[in-house]
Amino acid sequence: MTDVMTKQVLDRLLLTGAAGALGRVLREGLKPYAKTMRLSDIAAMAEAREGEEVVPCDLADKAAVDALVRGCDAIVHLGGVSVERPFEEILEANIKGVFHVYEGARRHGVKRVVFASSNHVIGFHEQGQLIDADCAKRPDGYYGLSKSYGEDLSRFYFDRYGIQTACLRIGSSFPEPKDRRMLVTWLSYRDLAELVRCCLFAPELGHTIVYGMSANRDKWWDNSRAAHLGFRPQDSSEPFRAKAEAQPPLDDADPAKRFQGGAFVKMGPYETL
Ligand code: NAI
Ligand code: 15L
Repeated sequence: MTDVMTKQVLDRLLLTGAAGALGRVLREGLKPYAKTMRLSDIAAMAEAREGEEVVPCDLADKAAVDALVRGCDAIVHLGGVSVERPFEEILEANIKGVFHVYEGARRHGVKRVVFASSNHVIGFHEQGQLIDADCAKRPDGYYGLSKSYGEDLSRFYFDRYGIQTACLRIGSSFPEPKDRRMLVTWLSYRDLAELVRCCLFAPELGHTIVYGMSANRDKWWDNSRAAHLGFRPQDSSEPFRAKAEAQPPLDDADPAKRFQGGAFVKMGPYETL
């Protein structure tokens, strides 16, 4: 398979989670960087346009994911359950799903993956604490645990098979920050697309963990260990501060105010028996 590092346009880029919020953003934002984009999801996607292939697939189906990955030169893996849910749901889409993606990459010689991890891998660090990529993981639920697994799995596939990965510990990527916490964790759509572009084309990606945040005023995350990506965020949550701060503050005793993962730290338990 072609060495993606030497190119600025990929032959075929696989985008999983293409029907989702960020998938729809990257379907547009990454279009200039791939001759063909293979778009996949379990949910309905808009029809293929020129330079696109639409391939429905359940990430929990190993054979289907294997066929999906074949012929691609890089993968942007966004697909899966994107919020806290019962373990059984997370197991299928996220834990088995990410394993199937990496097995496909190994079998078909794909050498570069951008994996949508999450700030919920480190959600039980305290707000206001500055952490970097080497901090202890402190997942805040089954969802965060599944992303932590994806980060470890991708490290293994790099050490064992040389598949390079960027794990994006995305903060909160929405059109605008919705609350006070997101003034710190916000990643604009424009900065998201640029971050992914940097990861796809960095000359040496290795195995990199990078926090996905815009150039916000306050920071809990230090990206100095990902400087080799050359990512320079353009946006800031500052224009949205007055609107976010007009909302009533959380009670000091609320764990959602204490921990970086916000409300995720108090979701569940789920009784599934
Ligand atoms: P989303 O929920 O809108 O999109 C996820 C997509 O994955 C959906 O279209 C869904 O149908 C698909 N999916 C779920 N289970 C699947 C399965 N078994 N097989 C195939 N596809 C399946 O989420 P969003 O916001 O677009 O996030 C994209 C990725 O980024 C997710 O992995 C999420 O965990 C991660 N992320 C997003 C953040 C954000 O602020 N939007 C923050 C941190 C991480
Ligand atoms: C995530 O990982 C979720 O996918 C997203 O929906 C947000 O809730 C975000 O984290 C966040 O922490 O704000």
